[in-house]
Amino acid sequence: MHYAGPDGKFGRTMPSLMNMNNPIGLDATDPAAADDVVTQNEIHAPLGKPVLVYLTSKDVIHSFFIPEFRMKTDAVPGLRVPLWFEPTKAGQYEIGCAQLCGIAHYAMRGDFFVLEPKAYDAWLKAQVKS
Ligand SMILES: [Cu+2]
Repeated sequence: MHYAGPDGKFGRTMPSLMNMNNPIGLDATDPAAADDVVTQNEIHAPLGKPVLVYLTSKDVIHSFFIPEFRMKTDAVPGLRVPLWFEPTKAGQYEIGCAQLCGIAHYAMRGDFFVLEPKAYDAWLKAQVKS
């Protein structure tokens, strides 16, 4: 998961930079990347604000599924699929992969945290590397 950080600008990413320590291939030489936040297997979002997620995949087709939101969209290699929604209730919701995608499919899950706006701001501030 890639957040733009306080500047609102996403840093450049490149597949050639992807590794275990840089799962999205964030280019550290891009000034816009300096305040970006990267998380794995969890998304945090503020309550009452629209969320725009861009889905993609670096290997096979997966499917981003949040059952409580009645929302499921495929993540396809080579595509950048937009998914827009607005959480209306704070809480923690399970994210699952809804596409049988390989031997680790069973472990492909995460959590979607909908936080009160002040709690979200505090979380984001704590994530930004200074
Ligand atoms: Cu998957």
